[in-house]
Amino acid sequence: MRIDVLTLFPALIDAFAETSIVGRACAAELVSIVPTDIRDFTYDNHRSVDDKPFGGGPGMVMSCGPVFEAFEHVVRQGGDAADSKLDPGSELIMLTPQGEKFDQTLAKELSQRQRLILLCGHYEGFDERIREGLSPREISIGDYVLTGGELAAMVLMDAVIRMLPGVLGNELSADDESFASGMLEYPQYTRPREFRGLSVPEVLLSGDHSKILEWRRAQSLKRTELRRPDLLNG
Ligand code: 4FD
Repeated sequence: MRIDVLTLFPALIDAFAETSIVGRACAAELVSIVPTDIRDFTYDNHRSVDDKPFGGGPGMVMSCGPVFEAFEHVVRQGGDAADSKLDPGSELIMLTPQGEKFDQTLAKELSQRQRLILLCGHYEGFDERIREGLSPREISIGDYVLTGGELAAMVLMDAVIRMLPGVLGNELSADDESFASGMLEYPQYTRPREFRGLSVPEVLLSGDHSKILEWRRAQSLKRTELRRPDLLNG
């Protein structure tokens, strides 16, 4: 999978792409993360990427020119059709608080794509003609506002990349966790058996695997009922 990130802060994306499990996935060429600096597509002395809103009001709006040009550049560079129409396996995604809510099901869906192009905004938002002209899918990672779309893009990438075949050591572990099963994860323990007077549930030390499975299912259910009853309606 190739993920292009159109951003004003490519260094943030580079650090993400080099670190931890995502870093290993990049090194193994299971995914390629390619940041593109939107500011490289400005032609004025100040390299402006934003301007005052028509009609007045507070804050600044991200301008069309640099965003369209950065998009057209990565489309050509990534081997999609030369007319800037994306191939069927490619998708342009804009991260905004107004988008469809991101969840595990959407992460799984996006992990099937050949290519994602993520557009990160700043300031008060985008000139509406970016939506009209580029028809991005608009995604939100949750109901809160960030200073920029980069953290949202990194959340999305992290959730997508860990679903790719070969990224997690154990091929089962990506699907075994919370949300994949529709329930929250059961409590986990590791050594030592006793820590400052706190012990590990006996059943986990018993070696009785069907009993352990049963205990974990019951714990998952109990925790889900208590903390996220909304997940059980369906
Ligand atoms: N909840 C999210 C995404 C981006 C963001 C921005 C319009 C603000 C939150 C376009 C307004 C981009 C989210 C940048 N904040 N801030 O996914």
